Amino acid sequence: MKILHISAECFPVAKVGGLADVVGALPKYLNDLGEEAMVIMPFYKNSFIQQHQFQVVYQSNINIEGTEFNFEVLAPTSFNVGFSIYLISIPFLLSVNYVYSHDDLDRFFAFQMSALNWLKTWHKKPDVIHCHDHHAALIPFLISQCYLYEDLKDIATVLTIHNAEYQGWFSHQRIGMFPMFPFNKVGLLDWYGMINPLAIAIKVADKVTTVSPNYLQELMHRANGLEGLLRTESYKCVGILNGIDTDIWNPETDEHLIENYSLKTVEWGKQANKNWLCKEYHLDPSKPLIVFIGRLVGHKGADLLATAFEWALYKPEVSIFLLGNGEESIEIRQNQLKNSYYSNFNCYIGYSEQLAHRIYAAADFIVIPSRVEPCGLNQLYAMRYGAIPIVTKVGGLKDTVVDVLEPNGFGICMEAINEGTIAHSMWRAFELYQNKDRFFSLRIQVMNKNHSWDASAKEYMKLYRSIYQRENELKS
Ligand code: NHF
Repeated sequence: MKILHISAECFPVAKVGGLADVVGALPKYLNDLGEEAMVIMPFYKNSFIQQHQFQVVYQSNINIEGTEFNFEVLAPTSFNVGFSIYLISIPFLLSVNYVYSHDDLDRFFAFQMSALNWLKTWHKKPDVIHCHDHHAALIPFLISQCYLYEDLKDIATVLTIHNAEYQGWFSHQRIGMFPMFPFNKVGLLDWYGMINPLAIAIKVADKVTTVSPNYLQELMHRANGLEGLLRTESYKCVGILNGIDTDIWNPETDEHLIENYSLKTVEWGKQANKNWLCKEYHLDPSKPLIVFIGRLVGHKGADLLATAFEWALYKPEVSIFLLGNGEESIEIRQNQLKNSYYSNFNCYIGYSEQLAHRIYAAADFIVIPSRVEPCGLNQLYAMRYGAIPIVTKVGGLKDTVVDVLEPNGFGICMEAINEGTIAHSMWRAFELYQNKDRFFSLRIQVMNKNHSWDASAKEYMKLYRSIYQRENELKS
């Protein structure tokens, strides 16, 4: 079966968040199952792309609201991600040094149309197009309704919602962007008076997935305006838990680490990585190290962290390290904290993939106080590297972490989301750390968990097959 993923991000080519990790891993695991999975993404002007070579495989143009845009499709010649990947270059729109900005509508509309124009010329079309988030969510409508893409209308489509907060809506004044379609289908575009790409794909795609089962349940009640629609379309919605790429996220072979380690050498290996981090950021390596890695935004609960850290540091027996960037006010507070708690707290405001790997390897605990967490990959990376997760019970965090007080529990779960609960959980972490035998056995327990993509890739295959077979039955 041929499965084509369309996404704004794909690791390692362009990464803003977890979407890139998913699109950079799932196709590889689908290929391992004997399928043919590939990716189409934009050709940005970022440092990864500028450091690599590509060859042009197709050139053409698209017309949007009377304006012609030339585009090129490029394939890499200097790197291999384990599956076929094609990048669409559109001067001024996509060939810029950012992934998301204020002009995303024009940029990603042109991206989707270019991808489909190229697809029309393919001799053997994909069996399934898998669209990720709202940047690719107009494709199910374009191919099923627009005359221009009549040749593609038999291809089955899947939408994966990585984050329902972002829906890509825009005004009906821009309806002229769409190629011609039967006017009685205009209702498919509308959701609460706006053209809403995520809502359109929920209505039109053959299947809709969310990145964890619990997130799907949550969305039925709270989905930034889409809850009613999701309930209506629930018959075609499935929650499939994300996995992680265990080739990249492997403490035994990870090239970013100061020292590699296995289950057998974990105590020594983690201490070596912790010593490095603590020396670099003047923290005490004999204290338990609690880390936060992520975007400094409200959805991630990052606005609560400064106060929670201050409260946790009333007992200065812990070291805390934060990596991330985002809202300016949160960044400022973290920097202030660094000055006030010089020997217990430090942060790196920004993002570094290498530093992230080293932090997972050094950490004893990771705190994830998200208000919304569709799946969350950080707790999975942390566990693979032997760090105990401290999480709120939302989205995929609830699906993947069980509190130590429950049978077979291994993490710390927060029932409420506020500064006090976070600080209290950090004290719980400190107490756990004091009981060396218990802490060591928990570390081994979390490292033994298997969150590789193997199982979830099989679930996606089952889903693709169900719609592919149905399309074929309808055709015959
Ligand atoms: O894991 C990849 C990621 C999720 O919870 C994460 C999020 C965005 O918020 O599916 O997408």
